[in-house]
Amino acid sequence: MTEITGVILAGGMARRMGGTDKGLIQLMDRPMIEYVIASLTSQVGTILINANRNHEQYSRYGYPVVADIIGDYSGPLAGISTALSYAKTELVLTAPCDGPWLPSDLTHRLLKHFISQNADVCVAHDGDQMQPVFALFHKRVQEDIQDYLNAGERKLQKWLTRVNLATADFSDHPEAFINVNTPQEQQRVEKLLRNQNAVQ
Ligand SMILES: Nc1nc2c(ncn2[C@@H]2O[C@H](COP(=O)(O)OP(=O)(O)O)[C@@H](O)[C@H]2O)c(=O)[nH]1
Ligand SMILES: [Mg+2]
Repeated sequence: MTEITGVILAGGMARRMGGTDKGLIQLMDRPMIEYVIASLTSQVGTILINANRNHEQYSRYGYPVVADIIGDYSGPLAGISTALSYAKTELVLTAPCDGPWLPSDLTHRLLKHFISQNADVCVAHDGDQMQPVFALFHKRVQEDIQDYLNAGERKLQKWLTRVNLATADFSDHPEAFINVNTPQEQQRVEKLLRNQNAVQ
């Protein structure tokens, strides 16, 4: 796991959130990205934050903050490509900044299937569908992502059909992929976190 760079994707426009930078939105008085950092620190050797705004605020966590090297908000693939080009490790784990219940065994499970299937990419699967921003990527796919983006393509799910893809089952973690895209979801997630804290 020390050979893996974890990138937190915080580079979106957050249109559904009225444009407020999602990683910095408060959840129970903590910026949302802090939940992701707290979970990733024990799962990867080093962390990168991928953000296109508010670099000063993101840099206070002590990790490098990198802006997309391509496009003008071209979607998560631009962030993944950026992370793959900056990372000094062969493997890069991605997690979005808006998912506070990142599984504590995310890296472990993705890596297991990545290795056993000799994959280029391993994506988390929630039992119903793939969750492609929770994934492990080999650095060797960076050039192909770059070609794909340069051709004007944007869709991550469609790009995944170009590689040797493995999936890892997380259907036993129903909360793992809850993410906050709207103010309504922010309220709902805060409520869930409050209840969780009350139980603990
Ligand atoms: N680097 C980068 N990341 C992006 C961009 N657009 C979205 N993301 C990130 O990709 C992740 C998924 O985006 P989100 O809008 O939450 O989509 P959804 O939850 O799949 O509907 C989030 O972590 C975003 O910050 C972009 O243009 N550049
Ligand atoms: Mg989201």
